[in-house]
Amino acid sequence: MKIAIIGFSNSGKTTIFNALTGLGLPTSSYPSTSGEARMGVVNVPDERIDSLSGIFRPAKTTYAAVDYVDYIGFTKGDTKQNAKVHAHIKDADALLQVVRAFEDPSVPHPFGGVDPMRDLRQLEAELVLGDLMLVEKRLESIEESLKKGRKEKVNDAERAVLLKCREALEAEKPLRELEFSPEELKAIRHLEFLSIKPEVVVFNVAEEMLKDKETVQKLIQDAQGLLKGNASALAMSGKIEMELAQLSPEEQKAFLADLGIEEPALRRLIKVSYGLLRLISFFTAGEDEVKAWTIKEATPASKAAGKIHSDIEKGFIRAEVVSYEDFMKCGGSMAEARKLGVFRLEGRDYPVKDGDIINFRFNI
Ligand SMILES: Nc1nc2c(ncn2[C@@H]2O[C@H](COP(=O)(O)OP(=O)(O)OP(=O)(O)O)[C@@H](O)[C@H]2O)c(=O)[nH]1
Ligand SMILES: [Mg+2]
Repeated sequence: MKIAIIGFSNSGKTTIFNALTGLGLPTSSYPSTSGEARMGVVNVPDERIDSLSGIFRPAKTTYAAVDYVDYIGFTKGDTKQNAKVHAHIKDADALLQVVRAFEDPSVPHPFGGVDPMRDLRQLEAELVLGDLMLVEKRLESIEESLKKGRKEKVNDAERAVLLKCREALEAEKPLRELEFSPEELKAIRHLEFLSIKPEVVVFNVAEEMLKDKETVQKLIQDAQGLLKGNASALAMSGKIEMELAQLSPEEQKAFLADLGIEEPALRRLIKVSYGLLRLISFFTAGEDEVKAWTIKEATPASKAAGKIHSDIEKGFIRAEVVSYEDFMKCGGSMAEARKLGVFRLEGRDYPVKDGDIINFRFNI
């Protein structure tokens, strides 16, 4: 799974990427206009994995992980440059939009002054415009085929969805606001639109502003009002989070207490963006490893087994399942869970649920 970080230049994309990944890419007050897209792996915090690890004391603990990608910014009105950005991030499963909300005279703003809601609207408009251009190009080529009488080259279902998309985009609506059937989604998947992707908006606020909870709350509410569909907004100070990410857990605690913050905003950001992907985790737990496995909701048990190894899927016999909650109610003891009968034997079609602890029985 992959999340692309987007935004205008100097909004703090690389700063937040560094905070997320613990990497140290250079940041600067000069806008980057070229270079490679950079990728980093981020573990998804999960208290359930922490507790299971505490119980099993495994040699290895593995959290669910998501790749984040950092690239150059969007440029207002520059469709050619923006198409280049689009090409680098189109295979992402979701977007993380960084919006500048910090004042700093030493960091130039591409539009002259700081105005977060204006920037958010503008960036949404750039996403919509990019997608509209793709739709139009595709429709043109379809019309061309029809004119030449090559009807066999035209997929009517695709054309119908494209017309639906065009209508929305022309009304300046991002595609994530529309409802699509699975068939419709399939017909347009190859175009890899950006405005259809789930999105989390992060206001990069100044350190001093974090204390002004009212202003921050207002900003988030305004953004939530603007964003429809699978999207969410929150605020953090990229600069602080980047500094925090470099400290030990003890130092982090002291630093946060100083600032009057309970939890690093980064943890929340990672959880919120994972939530947008509509994924769930099941767990395997033992002395060698406690591990979270990422699957789509309602994946059948045999397919979930295939995540671990194709042999387990092929030789699937049964899944021994206990929910995390039931397991903890049994004091975190497998023996107790078996005795109390909360351990279930499930067949290959059992839809796996978030938090299931599973032991697969298979034969090869
Ligand atoms: N004061 C302040 N400066 C920040 C903050 N976040 C980022 N900066 C500074 O803003 C400048 C740009 O930050 P980057 O993270 O490089 O921004 P970017 O969005 O990656 O920029 P481009 O890659 O050029 O599009 C750097 O000088 C950062 O140190 C912040 O929260 N407060
Ligand atoms: Mg950058």
